[in-house]
Amino acid sequence: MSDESAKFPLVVSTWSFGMPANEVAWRVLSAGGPAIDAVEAGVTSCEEDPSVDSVGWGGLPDSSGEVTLDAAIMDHTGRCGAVGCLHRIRDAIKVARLVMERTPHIMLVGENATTFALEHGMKQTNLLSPQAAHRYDMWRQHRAEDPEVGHDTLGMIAIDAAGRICAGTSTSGIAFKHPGRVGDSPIVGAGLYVWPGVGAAVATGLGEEMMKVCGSYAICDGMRRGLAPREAIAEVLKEIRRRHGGKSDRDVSFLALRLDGIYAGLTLRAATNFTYAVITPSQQQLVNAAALIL
Ligand code: SD4
Repeated sequence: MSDESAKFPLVVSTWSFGMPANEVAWRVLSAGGPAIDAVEAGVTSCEEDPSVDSVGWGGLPDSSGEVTLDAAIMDHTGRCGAVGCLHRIRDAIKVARLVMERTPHIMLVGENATTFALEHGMKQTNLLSPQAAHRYDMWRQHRAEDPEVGHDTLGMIAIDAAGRICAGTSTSGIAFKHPGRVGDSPIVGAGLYVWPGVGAAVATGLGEEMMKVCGSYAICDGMRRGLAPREAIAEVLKEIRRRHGGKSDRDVSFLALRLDGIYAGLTLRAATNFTYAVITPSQQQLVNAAALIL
């Protein structure tokens, strides 16, 4: 899919579950709300949907059977907040925003992040849905040695009517991951980045790959240097491929949006079947992203 122009407001999100999440974000934007509120609302709606097995309530657990969440948010000024390996709180993106707004820090992790969330009035709850518990039992029975690789982070970028951009990510991470593992999604520069005055990028796929190349930062830097979003993503995907001896054998996908409304989604390999959702004043669609190599 090539770059496209669009009018504001505008929301792009990863995967098909980005469609309903975009609609929720859109309601905030069309009422004149700021991009940060739109991203928080859109991502929260996905976190609260138990049918999504890679975000929030209903996400697949780690190898010990516990669901832990990673999330981050970054606004048009470069302010950011994140939470890693969050336990027993569904709305990870809200906790990330609280970290941004109520602390001098950027990231809180683990039980201390849960304590912080509870102190700020959030509710403690079970994150393991019956469906996810069943999938975990099946995984254990089959004695899987390797973590099943998921590739379904919700990454959302919104531009509001005033031209302010915001990016957010939320995921339960790789299914059946090692307990304590934190992926790229809450890592500013890897899972998401906003370059003030330029644009934003978000990632989905095997987080270890995004972290090694600071993928979202690198894409924003490419756009800052004048590359189109698609070219900027391609540059990073080519570097990941180069580091793997020219092989495109893993799930790595990015979505980027420039402040002028030009956006692109691109994936390393076609087998990932990466899709992204777009909503503008004139269109609402799910786009099949192109692959770097077909
Ligand atoms: C991670 N990028 O934790 C995420 C994975 C993902 O399953 O996209 N979701 O590495």
